[in-house]
Amino acid sequence: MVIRTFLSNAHEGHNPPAEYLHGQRVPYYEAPQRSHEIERALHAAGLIAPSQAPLMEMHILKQIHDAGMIDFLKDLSENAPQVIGADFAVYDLQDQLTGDEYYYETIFPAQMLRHAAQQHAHKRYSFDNTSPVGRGTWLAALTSASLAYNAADAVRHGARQAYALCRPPGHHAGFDTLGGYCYLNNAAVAAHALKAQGKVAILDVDYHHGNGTQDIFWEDDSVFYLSIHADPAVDYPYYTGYTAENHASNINIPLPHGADAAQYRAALEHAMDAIDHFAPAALVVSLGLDVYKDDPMGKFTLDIPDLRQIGGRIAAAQLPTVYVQEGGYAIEALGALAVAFFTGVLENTDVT
Ligand code: SP5
Ligand code: ZN
Repeated sequence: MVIRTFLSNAHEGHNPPAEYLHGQRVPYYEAPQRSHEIERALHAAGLIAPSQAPLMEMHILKQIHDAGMIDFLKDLSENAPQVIGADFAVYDLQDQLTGDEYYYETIFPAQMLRHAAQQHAHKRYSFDNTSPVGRGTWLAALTSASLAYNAADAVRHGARQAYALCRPPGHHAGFDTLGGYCYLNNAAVAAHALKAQGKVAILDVDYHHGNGTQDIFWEDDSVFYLSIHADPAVDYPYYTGYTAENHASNINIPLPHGADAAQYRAALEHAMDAIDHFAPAALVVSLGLDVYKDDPMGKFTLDIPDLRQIGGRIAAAQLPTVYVQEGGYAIEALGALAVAFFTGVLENTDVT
């Protein structure tokens, strides 16, 4: 058995040089090699059946995200060389332009004065500075969302499951907010498409709380959001993901730093019970692989075989399921983690 996988290389055009982590300029963790590694490993393991995806229609995207945010992102991306060129001119640095710069949400006063319009818009729509915008960002983000849309479409038309190998990730992107390496909320796009089938559950197993997904479906009782993640009191995104936010169709299950496979399994069992009780027509899984013990972003202690068990437990629910790739930054282990996860999924997929 194989997993039907929607993928594209449009993400390669989105490759920011750096991020600013705890005061240090470091290489951008959310890099193209992440997708390459997952694809390579699934291929080598014989688990992948690749599918292409046409771009989704803008009017559908605008049912999930604020039209102003979408237009802002598209415009800034398409005009990135000019906008950034104007900034460089402020400092007489035009000769250093390569045409492949990224625009970061920033507090630099010169930019604020000279380009008040763009600066204001970026602040309006960004909740942190880790979602920089370059000339390839819009196509990469739209393609990523379209992979999720097409995977959901396959499931809507009877496929038991499908995997959208999304990059950039999406679960931190809210109705009108960018951040956390995310631009468009791919899982929300998939869930929205699946609503045609009935109620939908979204299970978010990324290490971080999916503040964006929670935001988008906050008042939508037909979409049940459940997330297992690092306690926001001590980890990103800090402002959301607490149990105090729980209500009938929203469940946060924060775990402490150092959480192990047994603690994770207990949390997952609780989540799967709640999903069972909700009785959705379909399931979306926000698949972060940053729960791994050596992930540079994460502080859980799960190992590669634990991912196989998690995949197996989720698939045992026997729901039509769309898997959407989110985080996971231990480049050298990402392939093995994805193979383990989908091995567990396929072991628990009824073929009858
Ligand atoms: C999709 C996704 O996984 N986004 C995660 C964004 C995390 N951004 C920065 C978090 C900073 C927390 N400190 C990490 C310590 C690394 N040594
Ligand atoms: Zn994450």
